[in-house]
Amino acid sequence: MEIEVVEGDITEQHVDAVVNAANRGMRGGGGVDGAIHRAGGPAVLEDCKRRFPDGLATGDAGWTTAGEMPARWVIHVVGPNYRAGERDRTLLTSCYRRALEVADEIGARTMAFPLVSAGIYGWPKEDAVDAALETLRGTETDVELARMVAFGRAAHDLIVSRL
Ligand code: AR6
Repeated sequence: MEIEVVEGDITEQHVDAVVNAANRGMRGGGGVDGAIHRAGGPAVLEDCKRRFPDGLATGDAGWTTAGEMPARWVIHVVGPNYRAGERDRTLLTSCYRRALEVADEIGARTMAFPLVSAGIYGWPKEDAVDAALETLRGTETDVELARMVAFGRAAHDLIVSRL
């Protein structure tokens, strides 16, 4: 699998699936979650309600339509909330592993990832990058491209420095 880093907005990526950093409720929120629901339109929330009536566990992943975004699917993951004391790193690596498993189930070959848990949930950014990269590299998958989408120059340079 190729891993590339771009600076930009994940909602604009022309890939099979974009990954969302959601929460357990699975009804939208702020950060990248808010951006994805805004860009995808109401179809994303409708699909969330239908597929995840009880939400999703921390560390797990599941897919919905991408609605009006260029991608075909959103693969939602629920990262651990470091700020609230969820600091088990395997919950964070699980998000990337489960996202790739869901991609394999639906046949997504190209994916775009945000830095799960590294925003509102407060996971230390360097470690969030390392957890992402080591899990993407260490997971057996049919996914051919994992694009890390950095929100801003600083995040871009940080990811590149840890590749
Ligand atoms: N494209 C790419 N990356 C983005 C974008 C974007 N449009 N917007 C933000 N980021 P966060 P979390 C980056 O806070 O920490 C929500 O309310 C951001 O700079 O979106 O997992 C959910 O509903 C950061 O590097 O997600 C949950 O309640 C990364 O995406 C909670 O926040 C993740 O930041 C999840 O918090």
